[in-house]
Amino acid sequence: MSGIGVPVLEKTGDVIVTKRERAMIRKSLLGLACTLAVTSSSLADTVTIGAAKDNTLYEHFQGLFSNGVGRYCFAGINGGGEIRRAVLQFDVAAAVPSGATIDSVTLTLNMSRTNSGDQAQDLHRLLADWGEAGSIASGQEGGGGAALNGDATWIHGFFSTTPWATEGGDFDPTVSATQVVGGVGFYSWSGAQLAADVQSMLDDGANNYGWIVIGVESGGDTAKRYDTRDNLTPGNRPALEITYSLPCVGDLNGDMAVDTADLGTLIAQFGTAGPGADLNGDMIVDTADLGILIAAFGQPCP
Ligand SMILES: [Ca+2]
Ligand SMILES: [Ca+2]
Ligand SMILES: [Ca+2]
Repeated sequence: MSGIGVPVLEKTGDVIVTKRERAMIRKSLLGLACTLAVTSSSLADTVTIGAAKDNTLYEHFQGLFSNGVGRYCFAGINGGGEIRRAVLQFDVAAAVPSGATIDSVTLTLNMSRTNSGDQAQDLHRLLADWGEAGSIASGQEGGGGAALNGDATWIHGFFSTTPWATEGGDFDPTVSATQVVGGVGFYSWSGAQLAADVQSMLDDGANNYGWIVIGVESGGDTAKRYDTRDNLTPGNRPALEITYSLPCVGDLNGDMAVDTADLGTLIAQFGTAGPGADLNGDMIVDTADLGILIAAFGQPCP
């Protein structure tokens, strides 16, 4: 079949446009972008992610107890005078685009059992890696289960071959966030240091070992029990809410400015899956992405 007299079509994803139409779109969009008053160059978003792993360090001189796949984790001192510390980690880099600025974070845990009243419970960043293997405690889980290879224990990051440098876990002495925990219910930790932690977890994912939860470790019977990521009620599992911004969204060619060059790239990818110009991540370059780019148009990157 001859192509004479038939408009030249380009199939781009599910959208078919003629070259002439594309040129018209380009012309009109360029004019629109150049006349728009620009008010903002940032895009904020919020994601909530579950824990990638969690466990409990049960105080024991040989480190024989753990609870890798248990329903609960613990922090504080139990009725027998033994310390428990919860450890949990979130894969921040898998959920937040690299280069993002972390604006605020909130860690929420469901406290499901306690014998004590109001107790401060502190988060600290862990400084060494640790494991969650198949150990599981029985009953209310306060006693821990037999540690299996790869489990975190009081003595080990990974039972039975890799000890912590310090018994009870290697953590930053700086308190990342604190919360007074009383009766059963949901509790949240947030603040500037916690946000800084998450920024670091994003920027340096290889050193993201999560947090340790440390209760009052003087006196007795201060422990709090929290639901883990293996809890049977999904809504009670640990959740980390992260609000972030992308300060230079729309800079498709990496020259630290959002301008006509970037607009041209977006238009060239219009109707396709991108990926470069798919600014909102919905697998199609369309007017939504154009709106994002136009909102950032003309702004230098910080
Ligand atoms: Ca776990
Ligand atoms: Ca650019
Ligand atoms: Ca899109």
